[in-house]
Amino acid sequence: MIKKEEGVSDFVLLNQITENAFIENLVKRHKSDSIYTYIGDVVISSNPFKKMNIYNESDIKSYNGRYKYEMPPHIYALANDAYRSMRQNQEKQCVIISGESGAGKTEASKKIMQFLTYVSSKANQDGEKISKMLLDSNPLLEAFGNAKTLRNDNSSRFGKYMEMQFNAVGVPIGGKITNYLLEKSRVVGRTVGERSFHIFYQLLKGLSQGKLNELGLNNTPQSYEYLKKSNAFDVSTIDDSGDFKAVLKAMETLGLNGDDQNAIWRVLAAILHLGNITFTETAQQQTGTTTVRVSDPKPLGAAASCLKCDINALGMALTYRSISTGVGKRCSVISVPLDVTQAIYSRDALAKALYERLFQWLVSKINTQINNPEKGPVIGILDIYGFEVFDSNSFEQLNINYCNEKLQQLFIELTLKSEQEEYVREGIEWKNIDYFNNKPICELIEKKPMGLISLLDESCLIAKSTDQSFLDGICKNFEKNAHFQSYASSKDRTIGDSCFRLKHYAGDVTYDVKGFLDKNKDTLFGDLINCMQASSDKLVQGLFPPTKPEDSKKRPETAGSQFRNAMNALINTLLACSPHYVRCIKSNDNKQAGVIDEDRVRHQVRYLGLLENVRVRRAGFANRQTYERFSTRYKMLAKKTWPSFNGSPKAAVEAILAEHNISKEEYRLGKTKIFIRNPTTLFYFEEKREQEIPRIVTLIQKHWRGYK
Ligand code: AOV
Ligand code: MG
Repeated sequence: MIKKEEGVSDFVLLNQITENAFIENLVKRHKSDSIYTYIGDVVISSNPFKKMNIYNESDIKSYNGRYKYEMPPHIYALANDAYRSMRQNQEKQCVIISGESGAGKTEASKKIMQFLTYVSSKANQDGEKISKMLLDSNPLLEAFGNAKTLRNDNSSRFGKYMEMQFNAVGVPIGGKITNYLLEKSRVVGRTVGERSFHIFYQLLKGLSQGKLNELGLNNTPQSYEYLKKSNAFDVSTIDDSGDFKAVLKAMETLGLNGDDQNAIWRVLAAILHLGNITFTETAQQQTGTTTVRVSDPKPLGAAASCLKCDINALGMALTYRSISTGVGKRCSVISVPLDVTQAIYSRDALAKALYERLFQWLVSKINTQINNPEKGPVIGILDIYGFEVFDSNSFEQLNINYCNEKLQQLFIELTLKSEQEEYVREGIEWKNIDYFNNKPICELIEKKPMGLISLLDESCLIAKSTDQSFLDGICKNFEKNAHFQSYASSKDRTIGDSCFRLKHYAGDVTYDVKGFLDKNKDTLFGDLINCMQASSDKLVQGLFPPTKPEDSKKRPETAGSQFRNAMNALINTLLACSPHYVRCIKSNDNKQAGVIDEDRVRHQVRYLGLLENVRVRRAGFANRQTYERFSTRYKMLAKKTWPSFNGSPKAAVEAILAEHNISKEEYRLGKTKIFIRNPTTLFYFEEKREQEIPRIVTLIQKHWRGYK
């Protein structure tokens, strides 16, 4: 149900472009339940933290096929535009959803998918089948990839780019999911008050007693160290058993049958059992050394049974490490005992590797079901983890925040920088508008060879390096960088000895380097890999494929480098599409309905560069097209250009504009393109064209009949 709106529906229409006027409009609209507002083509969405009655079938129908200006702002209008552009121009589209943690990105991405699948697949059985699979991938991946954090009860702990593929008439024929760095450290620990991935709690609540017994589990999460640690179990906004049912249904839709499901539960159960394994150190009197053994064989046995591997082999792999000595024929392998810290490290590394690989396997399984080799236009939807700041921030937050920096940079490049550059290039009169450019901070993190990620990689190569020596190195290297601070460089007492601070576009974040080297190296000892490869379980075996001979000598890519490369590949993918933006705003930090915290909103409006966006938009032009494209599309609307015209495309455009008395204020003519100030002018031509087409079709038909 769409109701009357408060405030202006596009910030460009504000009387005054000031921060206060912007906030006032946003607050007014939020309070009256108008959660969407435009800045031109960009959708600004403020999180209502309550169920809204605006996503019904009837709402989808009323936005389907309509122009933006005909209806109140809505995420459906953006989805409709993406779909229309894709069909009209047969061009790739992408929807880039950004905003901080808990701002509403994942919800927005689901609404867009809901709209697209509805309008594209009705009355087409194959289309409906694919749509169902695309939609069902959401509850499945959310169960395995989302978790309750202090910021969001359903926080995405992985990044996702979902491409929906269509045929030439706009029916869905397939899709592809690309996932980015899962925060796997969550499996073994997290801040108090947060949870591990939803699926663990769902499994314990949702599986039958008989199945739990088979897996050696009971239904209390408190029994498992990996879950118990953070002391958060039931969440009022989450229905674990209901969600588990949705997961089972989704698995069926996506071709994960009973055997697959059982294999998945075994891996999850094994992880919980691994977490309960503890180690005891014993002194060896004869040698004067100490060795470590598994304290209690019960959880070890349960883990080995779920992983279908030998209990002794698993016990050995967790407490010893094989090291090769010598070369060639003299090469021999010796077993070196681990100490308790190392044993705990290897146990946790195995649990994390199992989970991460299981997640990747799930994504691949879904992709096998939905992939279609046929070429066709796509609409990609990007839903990543939002910018986040906690009391303690680690390697994961650095990656997440770096990813957000990259997307902000892309937004700036495409909407502010290149827009202004294009005006200059085309010779359009233009007064430059300043904006905050976050390129320096992106470079600080990713530049080769002296950016943060490269320096971390370098530290990982040097045997003697520690987290602290890495910190000393970066403090020295970035001493003069305005975006970097450490206690040493600024004598700021709020920065601890093991920390550095980055001045991100969205705020300052202090990172603690403890664990950075280990997380970046991401080592899993060979003994554990061998043990998993020897499993008689097909899934477990498949999660640890044998190393290809050509890769055996290569140094594995670090987690940081992998992520940097994935981010750059993502940016290139997005650059190849026509972009649509959703900028999500978190209305308050307490997840409260009907509350909008002005200070928090002001902060977001500032760092998202929304006011600059309005200024560029208002002073600028809503649409630009090459003369060829415009004249080809609208030539039938002017007597001078229809049915034929001998002049240049630019002259044709001028003739069309003149015949329709378009005011000079409404457009500018550049070197190669026409720039149109208001979307309504373009809509005017589109409508005229739609009215004209049937007449022309009739004329052509008559013409052909005349030949018969
Ligand atoms: P996020 O994706 O941006 O955070 P979500 O999309 O998960 O944020 O939204 C957080 C919560 O806000 C949801 O679970 C809903 O309760 C509520 N919410 C968001 N959008 C709407 C909406 N349109 N209508 C009603 N409630 C909404 V993160 O994944 O943490 O960055 O990493
Ligand atoms: Mg999310």
